[in-house]
Amino acid sequence: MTRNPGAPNRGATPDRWSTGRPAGTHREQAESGPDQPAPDQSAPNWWAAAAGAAAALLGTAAGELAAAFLSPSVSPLTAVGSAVIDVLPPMVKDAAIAVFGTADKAAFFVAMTLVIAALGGLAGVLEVRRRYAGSAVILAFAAAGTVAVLASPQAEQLALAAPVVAGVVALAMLQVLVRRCVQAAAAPARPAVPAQDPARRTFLLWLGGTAAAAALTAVVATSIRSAQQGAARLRQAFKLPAPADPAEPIPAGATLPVAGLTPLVTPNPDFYRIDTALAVPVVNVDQWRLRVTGMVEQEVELDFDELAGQELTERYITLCCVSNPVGGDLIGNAKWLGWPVRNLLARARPQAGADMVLSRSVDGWTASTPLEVLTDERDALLAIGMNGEPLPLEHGFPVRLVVPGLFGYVSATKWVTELKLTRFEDETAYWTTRGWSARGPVKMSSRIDTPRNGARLDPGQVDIGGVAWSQHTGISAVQLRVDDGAWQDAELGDPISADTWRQYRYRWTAPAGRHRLQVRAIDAAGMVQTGESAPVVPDGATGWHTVSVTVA
Ligand SMILES: Nc1nc2c(c(=O)[nH]1)N[C@H]1C(S)=C(S)[C@@H](COP(=O)(O)O)O[C@H]1N2
Ligand SMILES: [Mo]
Repeated sequence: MTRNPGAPNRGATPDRWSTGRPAGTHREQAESGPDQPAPDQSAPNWWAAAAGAAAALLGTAAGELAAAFLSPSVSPLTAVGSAVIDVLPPMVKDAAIAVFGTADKAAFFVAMTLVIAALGGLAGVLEVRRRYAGSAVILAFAAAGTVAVLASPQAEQLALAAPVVAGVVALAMLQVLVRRCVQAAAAPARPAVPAQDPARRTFLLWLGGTAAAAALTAVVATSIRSAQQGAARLRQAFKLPAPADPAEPIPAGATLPVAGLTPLVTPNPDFYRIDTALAVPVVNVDQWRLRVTGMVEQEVELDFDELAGQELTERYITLCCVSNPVGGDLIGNAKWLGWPVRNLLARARPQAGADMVLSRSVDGWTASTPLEVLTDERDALLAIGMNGEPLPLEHGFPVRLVVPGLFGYVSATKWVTELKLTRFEDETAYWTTRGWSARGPVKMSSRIDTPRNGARLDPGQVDIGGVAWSQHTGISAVQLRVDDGAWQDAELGDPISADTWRQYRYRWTAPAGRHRLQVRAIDAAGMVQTGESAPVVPDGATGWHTVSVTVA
């Protein structure tokens, strides 16, 4: 065993770590052999273990807190917990349930906390003896957490940040605490009053501070997460009603067999998420109300049962973010189930002069939607279902708006609680006061999904594939060109509807060399997608998606 490089050898003895126990206790704890240099034994194992445990617990708590903000459906602890439960033999599971009864979940978390503290303790002891040996234990545990999160069916990309936060915090604290621990151990002669030894006092302060921070973080994370889990349970208990007006089945020819092409329907965990909410708002379905206010003849208030009890419409609708750059992936296509907004507005009877619906979410965020878009023939929905499930918490549970043909920031209010009839000249929405346009119709666009930019390809036949969209107008053609050559028509997948994106494929015989591929769409009204580049601010990017490849 090598010496910790951070440990100054100042002839410390284990004795000065005396905690009032017989000196023999310490000798038993010192596992290094008698031939080891003194500093290895100088930081008694109990203190090193306490340091490691505190670091691991603070890391775990920080990971849970990060998850509470970033990924309410999956946290590192719950992911590891479910992974462990999955591999437990049923007998053990049954036994645990029999022993702990309904408290089995709480008991399981207590057990996990103890295991983490023990592993952290081990890491602390190892780290004192050999720098980075303990870090390796923490790293392995963080890696296991990451794998568990990845394996969890509900994990979105953001969920991966939580185990990373946990690992980084635990590693950093381990380094800090172990260094103080070793310094405390290596300080010279014992002062008359041990607590006045500055190095020792510093270590104890850091240790206590870390433990307190861990406890505080755990309390905050647990309270946020338990609220989220309460909402998650209500969500799970809710059975989506059958649609009165179901979506047409997707035509078989809508999906093109091209490797690397975006799926036609985006699975919920892969659906992009954009909102200003730091922590995903938690809405109690039982208390949820939607109020229609402002310039109406009749204010209307609706609860969730009433909404879910309406004749519901089911539609595929492609939702796109105004911040989606050309070629970007802030766009997704889902099957939404909801009540057409126009039916609710008809009950409220908007007054003459109203031209905007300011929708507001439970966290105060607002969107300004032109009234005529919510009352015309299109299927603007108060959605409660997404791809056959209740809305995921991060996508607006229990109710959100989805409006074909408009960017999300002017239409797709999640956790919606109010629709206020008003006028564009009287009120502004959240993003309008921050430099974005008050109106945001989607702009026709198209994207090359495969090959990827920078790809190296074999000469010969290459399938170029991607998606094109012009919601509520529809796509009539997609064209490709290579190296500024002539535009060539691509083969189109059958449309689901004018409100969804459409896949395309272009079979390219690739000659050797470096090539630039470009795509453009033509909508059902005959308009050709502009090649003029515009930034996303103030009302959405334009330009042709361009991909460079090397054929060799
Ligand atoms: N409450 C609330 N709803 C919101 C937002 C928000 O910040 N808060 N962002 C909007 C924006 S900008 C977009 S693009 C869509 C994204 O919806 P998604 O996260 O379900 O993909 O939600 C919209 N609804
Ligand atoms: Mo957006």
